[in-house]
Amino acid sequence: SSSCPDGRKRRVCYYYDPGIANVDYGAHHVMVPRRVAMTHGLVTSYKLLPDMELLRTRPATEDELAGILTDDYRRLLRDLTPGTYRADTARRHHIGALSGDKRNDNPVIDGLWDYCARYAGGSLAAARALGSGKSDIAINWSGGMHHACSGEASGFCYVNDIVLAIRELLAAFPRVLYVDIDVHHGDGVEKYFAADGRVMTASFHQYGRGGKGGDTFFFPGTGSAEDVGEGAGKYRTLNVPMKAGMDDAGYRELFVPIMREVMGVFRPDAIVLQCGADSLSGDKLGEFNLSVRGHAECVRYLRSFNVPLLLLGGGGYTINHVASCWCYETAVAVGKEKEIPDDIPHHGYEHYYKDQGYKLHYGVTKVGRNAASTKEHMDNIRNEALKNVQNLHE
Ligand code: V1P
Ligand code: CA
Ligand code: ZN
Repeated sequence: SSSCPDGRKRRVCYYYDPGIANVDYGAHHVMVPRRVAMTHGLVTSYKLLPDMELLRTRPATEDELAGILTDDYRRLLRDLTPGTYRADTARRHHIGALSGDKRNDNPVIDGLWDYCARYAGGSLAAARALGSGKSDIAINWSGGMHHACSGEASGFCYVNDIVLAIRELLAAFPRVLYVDIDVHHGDGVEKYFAADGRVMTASFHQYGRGGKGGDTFFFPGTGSAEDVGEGAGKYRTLNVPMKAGMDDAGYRELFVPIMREVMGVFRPDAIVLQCGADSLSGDKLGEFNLSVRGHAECVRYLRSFNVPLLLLGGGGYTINHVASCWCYETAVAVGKEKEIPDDIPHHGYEHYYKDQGYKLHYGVTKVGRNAASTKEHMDNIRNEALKNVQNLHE
């Protein structure tokens, strides 16, 4: 049974497309789609599938994707292969040369269009399951590509499945809240709905680098607290910029009071939560210090409001940590996080978890936040965010 601490069972739909596991960004790239297959391996071996409806998805159609892409960019994505690549056209849409190039964010992937159609198809189907009232929580770990814009790729994201899903949700729900706990700013989603009063976006992210590079650029460089939206969407864009080193306690001190206020003031009819796992401790790109439980606390907290909830993936570059996290969050969705044992069951991918002692919960090594996150600094970020939300009352 999937009884829950708050006494209500949730109908959970889980979307998984095995066609994504073999997508290859190139040998030097940090984005590894196999992490979704690893997550699925854990979810299966922990026996969480019987508590959900497992749904295979169909790829999004060209017509469906046309709603969020410019004609130029859609044709490029559809027709682009390593063989047809032309530098002038591709670069206009921020797609770099071939996947072998080092540090090329958006390479020409083999089967690029099919990959985009599949991860977007999952998010679209998940949104439809919520919109029709068929499920309370819908999950697509291969989605969450928050940087993509209508005319160009950005930060490993080619099409914005989140925008597609939110547009679908708006057909069924008057107000949709988007929350982004990826370590990077959710710029693509924010930009798309900046002037739309029906959608509120809230991103928690690292702003500036840690260590000696405190004032230097951390991708994508946007998302300051002053960035609040415009027109009908004014104060419906919320940004919570944090310093490197943020830990569980500090994150919760910001996330809980800020989201409590957002829920009370905006009163969403549906929530989309982008669960980028690069905010975990030990990530290859992010410099936060969250444990799997600390990350999942965000899922647990938003789930407790009993509003239709869409859970999406996103970033996450230490792939064993990512799979642990998304498996644990799947358990949170079905209300079984207290029941799953820490020892990882045999399932064929267990060799990936050697460094974490074959345990689901790995040790967070650094304790305590970066010295820069003083109490005063934390109070400032929280108060600035709360002030922005309270402007919605007026
Ligand atoms: O910083 C950049 C480039 C430098 N240009 C001016 C932009 N790119 C970052 C992109 C990070 C994307 C994160 C995506 C997500 O939010 C959602 C899926 O997680 C970047 C970095 C970095 N350290 O910030 N790209 C790479 N590292 C990279 C590393 C190896 C191979 C290819 C790219
Ligand atoms: Ca974020
Ligand atoms: Zn990220």
